[in-house]
Amino acid sequence: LELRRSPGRLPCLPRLPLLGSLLSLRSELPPHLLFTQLACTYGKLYALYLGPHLALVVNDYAHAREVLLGKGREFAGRPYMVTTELLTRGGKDIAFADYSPLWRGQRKLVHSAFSLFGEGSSKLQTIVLEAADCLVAELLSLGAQRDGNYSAGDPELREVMDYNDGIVQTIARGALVDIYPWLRIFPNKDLEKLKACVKVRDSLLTTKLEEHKESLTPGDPRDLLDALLEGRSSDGENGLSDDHVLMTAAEAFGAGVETTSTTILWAVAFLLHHPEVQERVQAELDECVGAERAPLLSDRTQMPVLDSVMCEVMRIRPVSPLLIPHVAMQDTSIGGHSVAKGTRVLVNMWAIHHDPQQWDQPESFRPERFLDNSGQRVNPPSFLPFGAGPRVCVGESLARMELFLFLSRVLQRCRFTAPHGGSLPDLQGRYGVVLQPPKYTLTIKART
Ligand code: HEM
Ligand code: PLO
Repeated sequence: LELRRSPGRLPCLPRLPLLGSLLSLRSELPPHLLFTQLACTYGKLYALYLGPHLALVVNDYAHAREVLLGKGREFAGRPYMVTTELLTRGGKDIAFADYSPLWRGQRKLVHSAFSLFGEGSSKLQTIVLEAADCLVAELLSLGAQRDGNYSAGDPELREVMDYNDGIVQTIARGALVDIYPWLRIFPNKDLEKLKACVKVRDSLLTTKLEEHKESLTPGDPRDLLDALLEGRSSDGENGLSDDHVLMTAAEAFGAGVETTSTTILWAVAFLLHHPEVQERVQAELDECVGAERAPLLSDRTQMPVLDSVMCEVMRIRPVSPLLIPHVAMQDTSIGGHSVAKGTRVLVNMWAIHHDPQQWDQPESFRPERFLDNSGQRVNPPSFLPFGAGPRVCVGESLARMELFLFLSRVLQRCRFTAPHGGSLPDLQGRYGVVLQPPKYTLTIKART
C-alpha cells in the first residue's frame, strides 16, 4: 500500500473517483481487524473514503478521548444511512438519529425512564432475577413455568428473535446501499429482508403501543413504553410523535436483547476456555452469597472477581467494536488536524482494547488486569465498551446490572464445561452491527 503523507494532512488510503477507497478495503478480515491492521501502515489516525464520503478512523485512546469526550458535542452527529433510515422511520430513534434539540429531549426521557426502573428501585432486580431463574431451570431442563414476560418457546418470543436476527444481519454493515443511496433503486436481497423484518416488528409493536395507551394509569408507569407516553404528555409539547415513541421503545428493546445476550454468550465461551477462571468466580460466589439465596445487586461491590470477568469479556470482545459512526457537526479538529463539518469518524474500540501499549498481552483473556494488588477493581482509562460522552450508551448501567445479576445467578447454580469429546467454542467473532460468537455447544451441570 502506498503511504500518502503531506505536511499537516492526515495519511489517507488510496482513493479513486466514485469508488473512494473501497478497493483498498476489500479484505477477508472483518472491518475492525482490517482497520487495526491498516493502522500499522498509516498510523493510528488516518483517512479513507467510503465511496464519496470522507471518514477518519481513530485507533488510539488519546484521539478517541478527544472525539468522544473533549469535543463530544462537536462529534455527536450521525450519518445518513439507507438501512438505518428504514429501521427508524427516518431517524425517530436515539442511536441512529442525527443530533437535534428534539433528540436531546428524547434521550433525557429514556435516561430518566431507566433510572425509574433501574438503580433506584428494586423492580428491575426482581424482573432480571426471575428471568435468570427461568433460564437456569431451562438450562437444567427442570421445566420452567412463569407468568408475565416471556417463557422460552413462546411463539411471540420466537418471532421477536427471528426479526431481531434478520435486522442484525442486514443493518448498517457498511453495505453498499449505505454508501451509495441511489443503489436502493436496484433489487437488493438484504434490503428486502430488512424490510420484511421491520414489517413484522412494526405490527407487533404497534399492537403493544395501542394496548399500553388504553391501559395506562397516569402517574404509575409500568414500563418504558408507559414512561415515554407519560413523559411526552406531561412535558406539554415536546414534539415526540407516536412514531418517536414507537421507534425509541423498539430500539431499547432491540439493543437490550441483543447486546446483553451476546455479552453473556461471549462470557460463557471464554469461561469454557478458562475453567480456572470459572472456578475462581464460583469460589467468590460461594463465599459472598452461598447457595441459599440469589445474588443481589448489593453483593456486587463484594464480588470483584466476577466484576473483573465481565470487564475482561467486554474488553476482549466488545459487542460494538466500531461503535456507531460519529459525524462532525461543525468544522473542528482531531490531534491538530483540521476536520471539516460532515466528516464521518469511526472509533475503532477494538484497536483501543487490543492496543499493546495500553494492555499487557492484549490477546489473552486475563480478568486480573482489572484488579489491583489487593484484589480491588480498577478502571483502566482505555476501556470504553459503552463509548463515552454525549453519545455514550444510554443503557450502560442497566446493562451492567443485568449482566451482573444474570451471570452471578447462572454461575451460582450451573457449571459449564466443554461437551464430552467436543471442541471448545471458536472465539473469532462474526462481525455485524453486533460482534457475535459463532454457535457453540457445551455441557451444563447443576452445582450442588
Ligand atoms: C449506544 C454498547 C447495552 C441502548 C451504544 C454504543 C455502544 C454501546 C458502544 C455506541 C456509542 C457511540 O456511538 O459512541 C453497549 C454494550 C451493551 C449495551 C457493550 C451491553 C453489554 C445497551 C442496552 C440498551 C442500550 C441494554 C437499552 C436498553 C443504547 C442506545 C444507544 C447505545 C439507545 C444510542 C445512544 C446514542 O446514540 O445517543 N451502546 N450497549 N445499550 N446503546 Fe448500548
Ligand atoms: C438489534 C436488532 C433490533 O431488531 C434493532 C436494533 C436496534 C438498536 C441497535 C441494535 C439492533 C443492535 C445494537 C445497537 C443498538 C443501538 C445501540 C447498540 C447498535 C440493530 C450498540 C451496541 O451500539
